[in-house]
Amino acid sequence: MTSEFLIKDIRTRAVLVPLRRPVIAGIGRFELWPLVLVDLETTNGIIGHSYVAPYRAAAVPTVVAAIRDLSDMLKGRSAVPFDAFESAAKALNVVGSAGMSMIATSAVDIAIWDALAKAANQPLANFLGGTLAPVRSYNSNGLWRHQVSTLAAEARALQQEGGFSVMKLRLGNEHLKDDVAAINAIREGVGSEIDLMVDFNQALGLGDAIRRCHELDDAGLYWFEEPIAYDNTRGYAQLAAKVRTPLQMGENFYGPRDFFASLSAGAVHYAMADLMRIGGVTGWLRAASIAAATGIQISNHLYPEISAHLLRVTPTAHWLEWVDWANPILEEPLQPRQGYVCAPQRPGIGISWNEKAVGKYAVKV
Ligand code: SMN
Ligand code: MG
Repeated sequence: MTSEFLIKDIRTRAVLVPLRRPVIAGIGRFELWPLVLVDLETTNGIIGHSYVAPYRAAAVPTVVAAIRDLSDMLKGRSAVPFDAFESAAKALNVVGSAGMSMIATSAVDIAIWDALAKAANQPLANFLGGTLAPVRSYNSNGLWRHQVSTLAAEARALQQEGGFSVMKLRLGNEHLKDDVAAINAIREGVGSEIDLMVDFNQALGLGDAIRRCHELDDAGLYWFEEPIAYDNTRGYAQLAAKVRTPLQMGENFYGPRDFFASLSAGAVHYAMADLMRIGGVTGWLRAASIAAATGIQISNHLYPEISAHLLRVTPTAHWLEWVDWANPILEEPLQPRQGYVCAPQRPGIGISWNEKAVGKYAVKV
């Protein structure tokens, strides 16, 4: 059986948008944020949208080329995400199934799901069998690894930008005292009733991570995110057995099988998945089942517009990471309220491009 409609065309373009607060973390410093936009047209006239953000502006042409390769392959086929996912996996494993291959697969997958939900005239969460109830959220729009003197005021601003009582601080300074000073600055700014996650962005070696996590174990932090290299599963399992503050990671997993390997190795207490790397909506649904089977709570990494739908069909849904980085090119961006984010009552994901802004920030690809 085939779906009622086919993929007619997959168009892609890119923008480089300014960040209100530059991203400064163990993995780099970013003033501008690249977004690769996908418009997938079906033979019944529907346009499915998606975007992926590959961090590095210089990576944009490669991502675009990978999506165009998939587009050539999928044009004329049924708009069936599971089939497209398997076809992409089979065709692209010859050049490596993680990295660019999975990024391109995810971008196309999300656009197909958007088109299907639009064809059914339902918001994505409803289409997948869930509701559009608000999702609890933390503000991840700041608290980067910059000067400690700016952190208290920034934490207050983050609290007010949507009534947030939970936020995330980036740590992994060379010296413990600088990590402690950053935590204290936040507490001074917004008090201790704010829940604070901390993210080391893989800055530490295993031994240093054991030491640092022990030193911070009594600081009342909500989670320790990515203290060590993301692919050191054995190291994470050792760390997870030693710390009292829950260990969080997963944003760098490519595909549900990476996710399964980590959770089944006892390497995390909390997990997260990034839609660009986990395999789009299809990959998320599989990761969500793995998380549910192990009882591990799962949060999204970036992509709040799509994640607000998916967390509503995720049995062990935990936190939505709120970032507004795609807002400059979106019509009707999400509006967090009292620390909650609610996906819109519009067909599909509910995103559309502000074409004027897309023109303004466009980069040639
Ligand atoms: C992060 C996200 C995007 C860029 C740099 C760092 C971070 C997070 O790891 O979890 O938000
Ligand atoms: Mg992180």
